[in-house]
Amino acid sequence: MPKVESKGLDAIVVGAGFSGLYQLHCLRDRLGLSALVLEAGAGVGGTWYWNRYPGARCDSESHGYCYSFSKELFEGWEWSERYPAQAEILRYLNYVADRLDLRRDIRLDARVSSARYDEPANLWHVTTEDGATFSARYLITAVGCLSTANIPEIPGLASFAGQWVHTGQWPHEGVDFSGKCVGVIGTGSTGIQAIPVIAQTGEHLTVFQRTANYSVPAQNAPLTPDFQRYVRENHTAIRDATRSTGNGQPFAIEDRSVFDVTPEQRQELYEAAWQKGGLQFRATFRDLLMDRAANETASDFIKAKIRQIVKDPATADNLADIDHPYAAKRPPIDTDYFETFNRPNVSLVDVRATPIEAITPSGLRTRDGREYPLDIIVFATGFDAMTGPLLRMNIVGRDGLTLAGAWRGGPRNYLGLQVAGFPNLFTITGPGSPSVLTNMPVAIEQHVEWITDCIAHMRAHDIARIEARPESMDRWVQSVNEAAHATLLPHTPHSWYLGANIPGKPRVFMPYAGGMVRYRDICGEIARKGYEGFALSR
Ligand code: NA7
Repeated sequence: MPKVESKGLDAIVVGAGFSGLYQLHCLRDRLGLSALVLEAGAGVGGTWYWNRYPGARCDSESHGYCYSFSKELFEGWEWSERYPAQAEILRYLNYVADRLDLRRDIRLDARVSSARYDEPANLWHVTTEDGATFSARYLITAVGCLSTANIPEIPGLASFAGQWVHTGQWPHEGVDFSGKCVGVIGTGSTGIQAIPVIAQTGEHLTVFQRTANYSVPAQNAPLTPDFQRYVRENHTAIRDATRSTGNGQPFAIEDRSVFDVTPEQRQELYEAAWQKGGLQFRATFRDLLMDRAANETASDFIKAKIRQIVKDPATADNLADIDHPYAAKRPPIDTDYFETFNRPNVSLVDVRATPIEAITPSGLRTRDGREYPLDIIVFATGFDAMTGPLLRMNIVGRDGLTLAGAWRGGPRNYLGLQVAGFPNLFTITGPGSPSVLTNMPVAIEQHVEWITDCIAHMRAHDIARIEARPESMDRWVQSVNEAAHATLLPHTPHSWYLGANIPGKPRVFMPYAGGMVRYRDICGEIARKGYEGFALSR
């Protein structure tokens, strides 16, 4: 077992996805610190390294789904499609790692298994699964929000004679579906992307749906040379646009209520948004996520579309039997999702009505006793979101306080960035920050820059420790709750935003729903006031 003792580092960053790469660049190249990234994967890319399932694609448009901090970096890359596919994003992140010469400070195949704060030395000691240890003043988690796979505990999985895979741990050699009976469990954003592609090669595909879901066509297409030129020439305008919207997207939410227009006009606006495609559908009216009656107009429109597209009435009923407001769960976008159910080789099973009882050596059995013979099971069952990747690192702070103990009742922190009892630990896009409710690179850049400025401030003022004060956490948790409850977001019983997809996980609405613009202002103001609400010590 390799045993590397690395002392004298200023900072350890965990994860080499969008967050970790930029954090390394800022610490090393802007502040001149010695920093090391520990990455569990065998390559950089984070989410885009692991999620290689068929159809994996970003739901944010490519020109907004990239770093904006460097004009040169931005102009040196050209996206090929409206929504970049996994392989293209992974190439992009490798391009960034090379352009910024980051690889020499990234240790791959290094999954962090524990991190412990040593108060007398004011150091974090970090151990990886291979037994290597590293110590540094600052520990920064860049582990992503959706990186701990949720594989449901269904009895009998170990007995399954075929192949099973989770979309977030997709084999690098790929999965050959040809001639195979495939079952996909899950109809979240991932299942909705994967199902149409798997259906094209699998002999037969059975979709096991527990909660019917909305989806809007992505209307993906190659980018035209004109649009590519526009992007190349408008770095600043695009960056400013993503920084001016609540969700970090390069499009604004229309400033009109559903009830400002007639039902006929509304129908036309929804139809135009459907044809335009993508997450912009949500931007048609400002009150879709605020008012249930307003939301129902969008929900009804999409349900009617499902019934128009899907030819078999029973299947259409199942797909359109959606029990939550539109976009109260993360709204998927798709390419031919509902159309796929018109294929002769695709069938839908409602596992809310007849839950999965067991996996058998030859397939899957539902509670009504029906057996579904399967060669391959695809778990598109999501993630232990936001807290999962942090808790599995076994983080121990001051006086033996564990993060798992501190968060027994759900995540509590200040600004989504720091937890009392864990000095000099920063969590990029942690729970309590806008993160998953935004276009992620925008939230990531804001956090990385805030953390970098904070560390620069500490060094300039000879400050050895920064730690959230408990009373600041209380206030922030209250703000997070208030922001969520001003929307329809908490009004769905089975959302991963609430931790409801993981048995036993506390039901707490995790991301900050007050919008990126407001959040950026709050963080900036706190920093300007000398890091108000944090305890700083020499
Ligand atoms: P999601 O959105 O959590 O979707 C997971 C799906 O798997 C969802 O339909 C779940 O049904 C279903 N699921 C989970 N466990 C089970 C069991 N035990 N039985 C049947 N069905 C189950 O994950 P995704 O990977 O699609 O998307 C995650 C995010 O990645 C996405 O929002 C984007 O931000 C990118 P449920 O709804 O819980 O009833």
